[in-house]
Amino acid sequence: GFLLNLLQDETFQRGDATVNFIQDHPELLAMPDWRDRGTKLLRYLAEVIVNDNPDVKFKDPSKIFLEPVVPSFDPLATPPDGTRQILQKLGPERFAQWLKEQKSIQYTDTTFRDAHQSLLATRMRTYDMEKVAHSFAQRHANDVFSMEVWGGATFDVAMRFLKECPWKRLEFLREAIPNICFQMLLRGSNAVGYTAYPDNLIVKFVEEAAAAGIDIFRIFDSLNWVEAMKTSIRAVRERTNSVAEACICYTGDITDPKRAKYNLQYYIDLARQLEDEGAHIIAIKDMAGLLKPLAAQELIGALRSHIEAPIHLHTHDTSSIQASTYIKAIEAGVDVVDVAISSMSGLTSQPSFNAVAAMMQQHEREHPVDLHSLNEFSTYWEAVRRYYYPFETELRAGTAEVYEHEIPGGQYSNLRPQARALGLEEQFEAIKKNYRIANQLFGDIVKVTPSSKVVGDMAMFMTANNLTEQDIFEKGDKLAFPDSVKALMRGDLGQTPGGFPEKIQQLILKGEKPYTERPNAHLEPVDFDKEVPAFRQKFGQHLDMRNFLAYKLYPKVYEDYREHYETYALVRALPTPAFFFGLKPNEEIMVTLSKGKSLLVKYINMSEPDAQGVRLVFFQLNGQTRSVPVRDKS
Ligand code: 3PY
Ligand code: ZN
Repeated sequence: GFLLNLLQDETFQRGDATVNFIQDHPELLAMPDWRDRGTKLLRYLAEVIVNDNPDVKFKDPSKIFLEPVVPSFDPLATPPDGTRQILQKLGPERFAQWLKEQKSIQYTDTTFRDAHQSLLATRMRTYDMEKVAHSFAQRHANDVFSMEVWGGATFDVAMRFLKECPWKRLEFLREAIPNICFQMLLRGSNAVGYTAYPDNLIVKFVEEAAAAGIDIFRIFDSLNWVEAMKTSIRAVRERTNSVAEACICYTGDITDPKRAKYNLQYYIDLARQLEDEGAHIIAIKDMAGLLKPLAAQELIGALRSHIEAPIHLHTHDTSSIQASTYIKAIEAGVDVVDVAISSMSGLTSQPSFNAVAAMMQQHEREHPVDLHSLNEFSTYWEAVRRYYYPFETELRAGTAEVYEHEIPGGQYSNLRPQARALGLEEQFEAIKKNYRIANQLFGDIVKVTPSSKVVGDMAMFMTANNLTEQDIFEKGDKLAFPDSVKALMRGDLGQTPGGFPEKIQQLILKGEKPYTERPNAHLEPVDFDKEVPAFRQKFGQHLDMRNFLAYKLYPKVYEDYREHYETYALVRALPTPAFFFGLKPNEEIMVTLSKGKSLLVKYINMSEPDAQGVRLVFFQLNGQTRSVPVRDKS
């Protein structure tokens, strides 16, 4: 063990090791820790081999994986300068100005965030992103305006299911991609959670996210309530050198006179308010993919003449017609559109980067893109995507049903697992119908995390209890509605245009008084001076502010994640098939714990269970045979 450790150290390999080498590198003598990590990882693998990864609900042993091929690049070369250097040189105001002056259409690549959130229930592991990150930075520095790599559901899912640190993901990617602007999705006063947090926690979170590498904060509120976005916009403007991109979330249909609540004027007013609040860029966040081509033409055209800020368009291709929305938007003057590498695009994800780039060839606003190279990345992701088959959305083709149910792309891929968990998967059609009814009951609200989650909860509740709209009105006073539904009606997610329908609000709240101030106004500020030391006392003195923030946002999830880490160590170092499915007999993997510290792990076989149901799982770890006892839970 120790020798391998030493031999793999880079300095040692380069041959500049001196007599002082060991003295200068006491970490190499910290063997127990290193061996301990190996032992813990074996424990994890043994557990998954015997009892499966609890997050994998079905396993298909016939599935064949192809080795993903990273498009070739020079690992020693510095990536060319990109938008990040422009931002650093100009600062956010002038950067926005620069963006507006670009004639060619700009692209945001969402592959590392929204694409997998919307196709694979957010399960993409850092391992698979990090592997390809450097290559992408080298090859596409000039093709991409920004990459959305963080925020939304990824923060929570990283800890809850992938058992990895969301901050480390950002730090690793930043190191590998120093040249392209990084975006994150921030849910306004809900940060990366499902509920409002104290203002000073939001501010601290923004500061840390910027320090860790976020250049563009895409900020939205789940009810389009500007009040709830002010703290984050201000935090970005005043505490960082990053860009505040504020969203108008698009719902309804501005071309349909019957959907008058969210008409063109509504969006223009909203965009103007956000600009007044200091947004550097205005985003149209079409989270469900409802913005049809003609509506895009009208909306972008109108915004162009009413606001100064550049406009960034985000959509989901659930209907399969959103590339035509993009061409209309581009011709109406939109500045940036969101796309995903083709094998991670389409349906509930973003339109295909590769195909949109091809569509734009010869167009007067063409932004030259190396399409051949982009296709190589698509091949990489196609192979990687196969690992994630347990999390694939069932949707096989575009659907115009989305105009009826209006379920956001990012929620669609989670709704079915949620339904399954409640034993309601077979009633998925009814759930979609009830989703629409629930939205109408709540007064036709903007549906995006977390408000969409509440509509989803209500739809499940109605489906599980076989309730019609009429039942809600007739028996509502006797029904115990889900907590999230009560919270929405109380005002915990903020205010919706025109307020919630009073009758429904009363039925759900049952005498409890709703409020209309900001939910954050009711929350105690975090006492960092007191709470950080207490946190360290509990979880470890070495833990930094980023860990503390993860804990404050998701206390229980963080605690479980830490416990997992104490038991199994660095599972993020495992290749994805091993992480989800364990190993097959005689399968061998290389696990890199840190630069120059690698383990060679081979699974041999396992014994029959003993009288207590315990199996011995045999491995070779760097050539030495090891056995791990695991209780078989089957
Ligand atoms: C999120 O908040 O995670 C979203 O992707 C909303 O669209
Ligand atoms: Zn989205």
